[in-house]
Amino acid sequence: MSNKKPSLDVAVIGAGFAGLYMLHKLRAMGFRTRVFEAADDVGGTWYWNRYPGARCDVESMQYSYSFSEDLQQEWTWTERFATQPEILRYINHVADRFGLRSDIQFKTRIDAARFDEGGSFWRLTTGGGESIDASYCIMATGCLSNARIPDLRGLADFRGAIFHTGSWPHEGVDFAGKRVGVIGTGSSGIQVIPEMAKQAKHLYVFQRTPNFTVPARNAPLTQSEVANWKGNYAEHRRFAREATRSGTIYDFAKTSALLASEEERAHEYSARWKKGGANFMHAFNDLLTDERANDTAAEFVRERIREIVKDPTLAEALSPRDYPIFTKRICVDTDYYETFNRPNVSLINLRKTPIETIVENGARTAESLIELDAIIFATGFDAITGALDAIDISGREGKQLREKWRSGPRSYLGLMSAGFPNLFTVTGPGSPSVLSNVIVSIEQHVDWIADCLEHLRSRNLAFIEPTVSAEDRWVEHVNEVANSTLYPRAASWYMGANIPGKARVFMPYIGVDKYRQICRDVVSAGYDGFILAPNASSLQPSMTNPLQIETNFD
Ligand code: N01
Repeated sequence: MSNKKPSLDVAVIGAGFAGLYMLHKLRAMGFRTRVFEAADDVGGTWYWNRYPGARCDVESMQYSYSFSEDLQQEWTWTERFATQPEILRYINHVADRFGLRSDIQFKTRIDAARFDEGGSFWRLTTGGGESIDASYCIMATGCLSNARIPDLRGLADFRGAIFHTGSWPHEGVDFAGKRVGVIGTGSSGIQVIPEMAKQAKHLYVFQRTPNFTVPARNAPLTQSEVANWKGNYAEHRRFAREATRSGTIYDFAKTSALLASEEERAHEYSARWKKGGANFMHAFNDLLTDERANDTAAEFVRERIREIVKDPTLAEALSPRDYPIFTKRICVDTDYYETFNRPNVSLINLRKTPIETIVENGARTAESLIELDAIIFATGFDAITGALDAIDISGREGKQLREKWRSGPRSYLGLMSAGFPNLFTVTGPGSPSVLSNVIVSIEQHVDWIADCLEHLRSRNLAFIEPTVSAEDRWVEHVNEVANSTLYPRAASWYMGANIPGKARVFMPYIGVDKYRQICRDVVSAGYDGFILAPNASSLQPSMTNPLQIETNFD
């Protein structure tokens, strides 16, 4: 075994919200840390998703870091739901304020990460062929960062312009006078479609599955709203972390939809619809667990669609009917359904008339040729595992992570995976990640990982890895929790269902409050379910923790 120390203590991959805070934290603790980022600047998802209409669907006063009181007091959000440019300005402000850029290597894509058992460190290889060695490797690669264009027949023949919402040109695009097709009606499609309808000569929306969306009712924030948040930030943040399942504060109902009368339900749904935002999904406490309760919310939204969209056939085509509302991420829009009343917007219902082929001047469906100058793919991401799978990660005995995860990701707490010592994932599969206010989840993971590295350092331990049995128990628990809800009923990206051939496994953990407690319990029980060792040779393939205390997840 080589005694040469790797050049870095910690290599962090990704300079989005997760990577930046990780760097800030570890550097302050004296770890030699460097961040590697494929883009030429910070921002992660907010760097890439620059399409017209891009906004966050979590309210801006909650979608921000809490780790610095000065930061949260000095930054002022201008709107209830921040635009992508404003969020990117915020991230840049954070990078500058904490002097982070000097430790970020931009334009550097990590292609491979191998655990070198002889030397017991991680060796990263960049797209440019550079090698970097680090004792610990932290994947801050994001859950929605691997944009995906479906393999449509004839796409290479198309002579017009092709875009993906998740990788939008920085210089912007002028669509005036153009015939534009948007494929996909998820959160990105629902945001870009109303904006594109204003710009394009004609907009064709290619819809495979209609989506539920609620109005944002976005507005400038008033001084008193901002003051209320800033004056009570500590309490608001505590409540979001410890008392909510989503890490976001909503007006959580405590009663069942089925115990309310029809009038009471209509009143509650209408009030929330008027107020706007994802608060709608918390109108009753059984909407995600009881199908009959769920149906009442779904029908309320379908009624609104019929009310807004003038053509009844079109309204029906836009009405989701084959999965429970909220089991795909609820969309939050500005004038989405209204957009279909415009004379320059046509809906192409792919369920009735699928695209047979793309041709050089458009898309040919079973019914007609639709001539297009541009196609915008709003077709989403290889979510949660895609960015990790894109890196050739191999752990002990050369075992590949993507092979291990072929039938679905296996991790302990969404933080580490057995066989991959000293490799952490921020908001990895099996953690609340995308089913939470992701910044709340990022901060918790970063703090947990930093505390763990300090624990190792202070005890002269260099290695940590979960046991296989702890991982098995966790994966089972994640599934049990999911199966007690309606979530697995939708063919969603939470289930990997949007990627042909991907295993259909529910990937995120439901419940921020409970999850945080479990993570604390694991630490209090002496890192229950992990092996901590002074050297790599003490990490044995199927070893279960001899001191297993078995943290109770239930
Ligand atoms: O992606 P999606 P997204 N032919 O996967 C369709 C976050 N986000 O980028 O449902 C035709 O949700 C697909 O149809 P179907 C947020 O977490 C947040 O919109 O598979 N259509 C679907 O309609 C969100 O959930 C914000 O039948 C095809 C669409 O493309 C996540 O990112 C904004 C197709 C993909 O929807 C992902 O959202 C934006 C094909 N071959 C994103 N393949 C905010 O904060 C796919 N589709 C507001």
